[in-house]
Amino acid sequence: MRIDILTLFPEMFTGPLSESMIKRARERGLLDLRVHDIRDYTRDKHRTADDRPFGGGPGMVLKPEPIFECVEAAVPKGTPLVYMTPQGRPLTQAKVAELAARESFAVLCGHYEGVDERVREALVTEEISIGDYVLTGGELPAMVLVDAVVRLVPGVLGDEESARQESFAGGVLDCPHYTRPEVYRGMAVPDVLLSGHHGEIARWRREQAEARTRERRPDLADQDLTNGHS
Ligand code: 4HQ
Repeated sequence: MRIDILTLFPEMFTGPLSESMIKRARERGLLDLRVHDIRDYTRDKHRTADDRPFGGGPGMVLKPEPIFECVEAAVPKGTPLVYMTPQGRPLTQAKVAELAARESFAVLCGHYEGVDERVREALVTEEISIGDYVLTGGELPAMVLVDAVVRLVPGVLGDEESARQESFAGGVLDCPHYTRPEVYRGMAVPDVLLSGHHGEIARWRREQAEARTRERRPDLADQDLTNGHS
């Protein structure tokens, strides 16, 4: 899978996407992640990437020219371009799975008040929000999106099964997990998990997951997104 990132802050991507699973996916050639500095596509001597909004008001707007030139020079023709914004459709695991099934896509990270509207009209194919809160830029949302997508690319997760069993895979929150020791500071692991009765363990986990979902996320519990499993 190829993912192109367009940003004014390329250094932000060196940390989180160069560790752990994403790092291994890149090393193994499962992920071709390319980060492009929008400022490299400016043409004036001050490398100006933003400007004041027409009509006045606070903040700055990303200029269209460097973004158009970056897309045209660095991203293969026809590649979908995702723009991260609180005005976008809320990100869901279904959308993550849809993106993971693609051969490639690009992500545009805005800053300040956002991008010139002509970029959205002419270049952006979908707008995605990672939640109803305001960040300083689209870089963290882009990293969240890439992380969620890449772990669904076949071969990236060590244990393919773990992805399927986790929270949201079936529209239900995850069950509690325990490891050794059996008792820690007086807190014991539930007996059923030590019983060796696989049927009872599976039932306990399902009940725990459903109870948690009802309690913490009644909105999810009412939806029932179960893809046939559970
Ligand atoms: N921003 N989900 C403002 C976000 C955001 C979000 C990105 C801040 C775009 C211009 N993006 N810039 N929430 O808060 O995606």
